[in-house]
Amino acid sequence: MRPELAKFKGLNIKELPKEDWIAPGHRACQGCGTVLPLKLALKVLGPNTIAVSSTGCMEIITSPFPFTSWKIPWIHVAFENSATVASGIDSAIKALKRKGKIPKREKINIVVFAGDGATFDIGLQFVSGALERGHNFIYICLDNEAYMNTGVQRSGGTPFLAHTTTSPAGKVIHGNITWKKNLDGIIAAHNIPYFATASPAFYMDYMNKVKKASLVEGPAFIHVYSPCPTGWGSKGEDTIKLCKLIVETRIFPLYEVIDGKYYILNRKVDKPKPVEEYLKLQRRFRHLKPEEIEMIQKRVNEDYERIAKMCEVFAPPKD
Ligand SMILES: Cc1ncc(C[n+]2csc(CCOP(=O)(O)OP(=O)(O)O)c2C)c(N)n1
Ligand code: SF4
Repeated sequence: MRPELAKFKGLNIKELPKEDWIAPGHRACQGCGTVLPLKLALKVLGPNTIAVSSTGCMEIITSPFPFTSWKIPWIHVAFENSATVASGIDSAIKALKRKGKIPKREKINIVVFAGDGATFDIGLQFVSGALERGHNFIYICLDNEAYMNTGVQRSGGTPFLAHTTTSPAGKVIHGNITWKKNLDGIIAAHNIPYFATASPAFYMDYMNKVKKASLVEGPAFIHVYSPCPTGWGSKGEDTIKLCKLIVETRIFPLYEVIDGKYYILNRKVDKPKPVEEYLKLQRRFRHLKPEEIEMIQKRVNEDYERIAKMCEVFAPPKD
């Protein structure tokens, strides 16, 4: 196990700063579950952080000219290349440290915030390149399961049968015809120091993961579930409920992968709630027939069992 992770005992909620580095008054929709993980991550990382955002809701709602909600250095770059820009920042910091212009021991976090469209689809090869080169940065994928700010088009992160504007549920098709891409498997296969999935309802689990991501030397990736009431047709007040249900139904297991070889299941779900409980809170699934819900349930069971097995077989050694 990595010593920096083995030594980490967890954050103390009382020691977390009261201050936020994303200002209130941003323009996210009511109940937006995408801005929440962004805000929580910055609470952990603090002001000595440089953020990189690709085009997506979180860029649109935080930076309508001439305003900004960012209280830290922030760079917005084209849709596909946030990981590349983060790599450049990492190289620049290393060069400045070599030249003595920044103290060698100064800890500067570099964090990317990018949507599922940017990550699962358009930016994937650039993410892969940056991970493979071993740059020291944190990549947080805010997964709201579609291309939201351009009008809810399907992405590689969209769940099976969800209604979107490019996979409309009607007579011809019953929503999105493909299963959600296994991005987690793709990222973990890069054998990076730290990979994790997270849900904002389990906020200490998520914040500890952000902290761990900042502790490791080299790339870290967090895939965080991010409900979008506007795109999903869910109620704003149900956002946290959805963040809990996604885990309690086993749809989105919470786990970590260290160096591509050790798997840790953070929350064992012994008595799962039926997926229907989760689906029925969202208009994007209202057209589903019982046999389709059954199909989704079967797939969720299989996927969860596969991850749980990996966590059993590839558990980290006990110290
Ligand atoms: C190369 C490229 N293709 C398409 C677009 C148009 N575009 C801008 S934002 C966006 C959707 C972003 O989706 P996602 O990354 O999931 O972020 P979200 O808006 O859901 O937060 C698209 C398609 C673009 N700017 N650049
Ligand atoms: S469209 Fe969705 S992701 Fe975008 S700001 Fe609104 S709720 Fe958040």
